[in-house]
Amino acid sequence: MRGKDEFPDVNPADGSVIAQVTEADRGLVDGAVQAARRAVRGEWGRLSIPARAARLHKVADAIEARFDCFVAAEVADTGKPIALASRLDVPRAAANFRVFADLIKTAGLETFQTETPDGTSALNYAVRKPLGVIGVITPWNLPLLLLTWKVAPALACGNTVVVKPSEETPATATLLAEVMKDAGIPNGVYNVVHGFGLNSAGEFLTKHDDVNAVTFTGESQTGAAIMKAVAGSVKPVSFELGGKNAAIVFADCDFEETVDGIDEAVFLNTGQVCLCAERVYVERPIFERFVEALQHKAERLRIGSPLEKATDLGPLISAEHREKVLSYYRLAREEGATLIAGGGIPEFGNTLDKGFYVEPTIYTGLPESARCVKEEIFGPVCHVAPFDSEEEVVAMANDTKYGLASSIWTTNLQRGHRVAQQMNVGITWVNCWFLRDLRTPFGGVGLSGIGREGGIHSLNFYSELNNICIRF
Ligand code: NAD
Ligand code: 6OD
Repeated sequence: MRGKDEFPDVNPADGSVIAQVTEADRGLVDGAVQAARRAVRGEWGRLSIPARAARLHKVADAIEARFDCFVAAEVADTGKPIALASRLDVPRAAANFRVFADLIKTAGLETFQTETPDGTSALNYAVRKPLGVIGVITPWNLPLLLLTWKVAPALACGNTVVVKPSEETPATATLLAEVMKDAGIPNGVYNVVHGFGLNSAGEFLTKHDDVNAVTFTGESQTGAAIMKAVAGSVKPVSFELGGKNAAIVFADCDFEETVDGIDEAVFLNTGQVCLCAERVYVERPIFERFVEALQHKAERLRIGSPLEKATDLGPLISAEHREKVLSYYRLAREEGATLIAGGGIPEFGNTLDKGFYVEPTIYTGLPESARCVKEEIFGPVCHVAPFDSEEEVVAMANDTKYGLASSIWTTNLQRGHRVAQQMNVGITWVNCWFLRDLRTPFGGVGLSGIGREGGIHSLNFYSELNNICIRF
């Protein structure tokens, strides 16, 4: 339900309203952008790189000092298990600041000595400058992790930011503003506006003339809308979008480790990770044994209260998103799938029945052309299909408009390299999944995104390079 200028923040585990949030109108967004503009011209813009890096380490320290608050806020907003928020989301937020604080101090730029035809020389070197005010728009699945993944390098490069977190998960971005203050980040460097996309804070921000660049994580079709919005003012964009990721399991894999790995790749965060594997291809000699083992894993996942330390699976983010996921469960049946596990809504007999839970679900038997095999569902669900040859599985895995991530499971490393290099994606894992080194390029091809972030790639997106050529 949407009020005039407030909207409710709902706990997906039981449907309760945990806060009312002010929706930023055009004036409030403009105020935030102007504050960011003043700050980039002020003390922040004049800080030396080591001083800026030291402040970012202080932000990481302050996140760690309020670790439990961040975990509680993230769990209440998303319904994700407390164990997951404590192990992944909040530690990664601090790590994002530390990694980019260190990287900006050591990142080099190219230098060339140029010989000219008249026998003189020129020295070319580039300097890094901030872009200015960055609009940061983020989704609800890993709210703090994905927001800080963009804010940390943007600030490291000397920019200021206006962030618009998802309307579903406003809490941790707001808490981060308090932390910024504690860490001595000047006013106006980090600004938060809340609201929706179209005709709301998201659109006001992307269309704002005084925003120099937009970095966005979310659905591919939202990326398309933002591209149109920024076209008039030719703003640079970085897009991390949806995926329909393949996992390829060869018969020579380490069977138990692979079942564990695929279990995580399909069901982590209730399948609400852009990198999750919704298409699993298994070499025919182990297909039936593998499906049975994955079924056992899915049926043993503990679905329940996010506040219980033992819970593996929380709810989906919202009633609307649950309806979307359930519509794919119905579609899979209509398309002729064989149901191996799940397919419905769990019953608890308590307040969790008001939450937005679905069962972890596995299908087999669909043709590759089925919509359930082609479209991103973004829930705890996968389709498992057999394959007979490397060539066949590479073609199946690449037969998608998306191209974010893939994983390959084999004990033959030569094969691992060979197949990995044929994947038409931005990230391929071999015998692992979501194992992250923040210095590596991260992004997707096709509908999965534009550009790469991570390490030097983030620094290059969040800065302008000025090449200086001196004749001597
Ligand atoms: P979404 O695109 O619906 O929303 C993301 C953000 O964009 C929200 O803050 C929303 O308010 C805002 N928004 C929506 N319309 C807008 C508009 N017209 N102008 C400006 N802002 C607008 O995505 P979601 O449902 O929050 O997240 C799930 C999607 O995100 C999935 O498709 C998932 O694959 C993708 N995702 C991708 C990555 C990645 O790294 N590639 C990471 C996480 C999530
Ligand atoms: O680990 C990351 O840096 C990252 N951007 C993860 C994205 C996950 C998508 O849901």
